[in-house]
Amino acid sequence: MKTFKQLAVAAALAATLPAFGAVIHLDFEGIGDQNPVGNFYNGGGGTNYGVSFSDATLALVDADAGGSGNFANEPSPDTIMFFLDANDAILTYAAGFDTGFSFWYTSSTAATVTVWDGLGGTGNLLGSLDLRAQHTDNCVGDPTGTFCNWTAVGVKFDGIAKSINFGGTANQTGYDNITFGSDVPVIPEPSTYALMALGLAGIGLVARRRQRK
Ligand SMILES: [Ca+2]
Ligand SMILES: [Ca+2]
Ligand SMILES: [Ca+2]
Repeated sequence: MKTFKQLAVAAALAATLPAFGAVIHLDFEGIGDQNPVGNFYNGGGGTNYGVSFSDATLALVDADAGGSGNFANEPSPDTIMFFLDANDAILTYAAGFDTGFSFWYTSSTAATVTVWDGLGGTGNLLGSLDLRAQHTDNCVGDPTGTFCNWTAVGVKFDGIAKSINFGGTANQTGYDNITFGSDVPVIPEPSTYALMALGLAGIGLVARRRQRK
């Protein structure tokens, strides 16, 4: 028999998990520079959406904000999501979502993002989005960062999706403002784009690699 405390905890957990069909938005703020996204949105510090990420998925803070990120004009300052190892970044949401999803990206390589009806990028393919190399197109400012151009993309699909494989290339493709349950991208507040010359000559998203133990 459940105690009142257990019932209260169960009720509180049920109340904090979003209802099916709810639109969920991830901006990666607060995770920290080159820290794993992991279970941040699964009871690990951020809003508990029941969303988890594969081990290779890291947060990255803009170097202009004290981190090691070589990017600018991100849609929600100052943190984005990317991956450094060869493995792709995979989002899993066991409760499932429908309708569509959207996100912003910057990339130096072409890539494909895929939506699946199984966990961890398995099962049937429900939808896909092709990304193009656009990271330096017509942009400067922030005040520094080579990956300075961001593009919003979205896709509708039929069925219930449980995972997204973000594809892309390690240290060459970054993501932010991921929304699922809707194919309409979240448009950021207009920001001040300081028109200064690019100060960094980095070739990857990480301006300074942290010494890994
Ligand atoms: Ca920057
Ligand atoms: Ca920035
Ligand atoms: Ca962000």
